[in-house]
Amino acid sequence: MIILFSTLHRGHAPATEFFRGERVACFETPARAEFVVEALRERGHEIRAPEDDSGAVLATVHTPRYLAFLETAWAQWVALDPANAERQPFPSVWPVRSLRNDVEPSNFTGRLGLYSMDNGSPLDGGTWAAAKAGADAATSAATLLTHGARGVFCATRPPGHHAGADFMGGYCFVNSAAVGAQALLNRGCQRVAILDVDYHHGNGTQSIFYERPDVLFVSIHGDPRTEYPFYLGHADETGSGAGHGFNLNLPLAAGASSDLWFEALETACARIVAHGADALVVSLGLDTYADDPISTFRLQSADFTRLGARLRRLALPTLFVLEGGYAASELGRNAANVAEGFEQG
Ligand code: OKP
Ligand code: ZN
Repeated sequence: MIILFSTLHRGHAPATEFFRGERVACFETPARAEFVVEALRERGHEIRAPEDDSGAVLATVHTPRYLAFLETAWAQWVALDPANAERQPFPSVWPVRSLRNDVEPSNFTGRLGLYSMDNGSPLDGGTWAAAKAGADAATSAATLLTHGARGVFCATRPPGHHAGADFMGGYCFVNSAAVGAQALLNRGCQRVAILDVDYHHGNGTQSIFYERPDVLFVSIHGDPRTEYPFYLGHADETGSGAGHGFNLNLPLAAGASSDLWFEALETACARIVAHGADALVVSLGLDTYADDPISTFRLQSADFTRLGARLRRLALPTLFVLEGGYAASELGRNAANVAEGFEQG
């Protein structure tokens, strides 16, 4: 399988995030992508740099004011105080119900809150370049798939599926899966399906396509009653307007077994077949792994091979985008198992 990888991800290396009220080392580290790309290289996959510029498609997935903020956020932060170069900005106020989001504050922290869903998405000097490279990879993958590739794997980070049209969240800044889906449509696909198998519901991706019938969003994830992102991902969210019926959430209780997970995968695959999709985007979170430090599902490494093989049977050009997965040293094996299952499946 062709693997798309950019070293620009290394510039996104924030040091800390908040966990139970304390600052802890970030779970979402540069080592994650390095483990994944090394394991894929060792198993004989071809590693390439993304070639396409995602700028045009990015501008249709995210809002202009959000992109403008994200591109310059770090420079704005450091302009406030040169010492900020060694500090991480965090939002502290958010425009929740009854507050306005139409007027952009000139205060930096005010704008950061406006464009964030949580305080769990730390910015760094290279965040924009890393996130943009992820979108470039997704766009390049769409090009390769519409030119005959069966599967392309974007070994990119930070992840993207929590990022909505105009906000960051959950370590995510640019929604690469959404960019990949839109790029596939722009290159001639009629109907695309996105299957999100990350442990956490892909609220950003769901919201971007919620009113559209051309992109089906299907997600298997920890029940938001107990799991992040808490405020989206319930089974009764089925799409709205023209998109009614084109959103399928399959929440599972925390601690769900592999058997239950693969049962949900069958439901997901049946819906994707019924959609008549001509291409598939997989938001490939590997945090369903039993030893993941922040998640509770029970998949074993062999289950990732089984996942890849099952997806191959859909017989669709398939764009894999790395999302979460925090058992860093085992991510390589689990990602490579998905790729191997897909190629041999
Ligand atoms: C991202 B992905 C915030 C820490 C909680 C939420 C988990 C984000 C998961 N204080 N972070 O879906 O794997
Ligand atoms: Zn996740």
